[in-house]
Amino acid sequence: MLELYHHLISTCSQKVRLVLAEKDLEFVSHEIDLVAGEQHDPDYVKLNPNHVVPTLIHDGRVLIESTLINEYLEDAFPAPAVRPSQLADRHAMRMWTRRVDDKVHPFAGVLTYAIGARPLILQRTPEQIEASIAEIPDRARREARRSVIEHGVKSPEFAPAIAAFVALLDDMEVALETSSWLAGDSISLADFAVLPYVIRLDHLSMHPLLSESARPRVADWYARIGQRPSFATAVTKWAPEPLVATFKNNGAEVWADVELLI
Ligand SMILES: N[C@@H](CCC(=O)N[C@@H](CS)C(=O)NCC(=O)O)C(=O)O
Repeated sequence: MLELYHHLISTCSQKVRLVLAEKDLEFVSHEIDLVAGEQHDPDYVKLNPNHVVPTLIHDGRVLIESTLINEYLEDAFPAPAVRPSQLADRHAMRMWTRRVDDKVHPFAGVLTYAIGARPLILQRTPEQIEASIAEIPDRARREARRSVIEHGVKSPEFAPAIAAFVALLDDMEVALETSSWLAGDSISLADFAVLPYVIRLDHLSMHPLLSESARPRVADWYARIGQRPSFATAVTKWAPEPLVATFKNNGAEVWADVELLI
């Protein structure tokens, strides 16, 4: 019995849903509305003391941290395998998943709030905005959120964030020169870890970064992974179309400013 606490378009939630879908695992869904602040609900915080999604419950055991959840799923439900059999490929897979956790995910919120969510948040009163920022438990994340809501892509937080995403795409382009997937010739947790961040760029109208002319191998990888049934089950099915459309419009508005930074 699996239960997933997740959010419709959160990157970390997509990451776990992709692996659940690849393994054809059913789960009871509990949606946590991050925009409404449900991640701070005391009952939810008892499950996930970091005030974040996702949280997976398997037979009563509470599991947090999306990368570790995906490794757990691979151990608990080994078929079909999404971890390479070769040790060197497995190491490469973990280099990607670690990079996502350490160097990409911390910047995803900056990009999302600076580009996609900011115009929505600015419709609230200053008191409402401050109250939602004050609930973020980590001081650095709190300050970054305040800065991007005030200054958007002109925030000093923004340039390093987009640079981390561009470096990721550049390194993917190099890796895909020698293998069809990121960590060898079979799809793995590396691809499912990176995919949500590529989708996020797409949903923020940063798609020139993913174009055939800019990065042909990344463009081909994105097309191939997008055709897998798990993409429809784990990503498209949950994505709220009006919100994605709003993010895309907001991204198109600032693309010229972003392009100057990269
Ligand atoms: N390292 C955690 C990060 C989880 C995380 O940051 N989740 C985001 C959504 S992708 C979240 O819940 N953010 C709460 C917020 O924005 O207040 C994991 O991989 O599970």
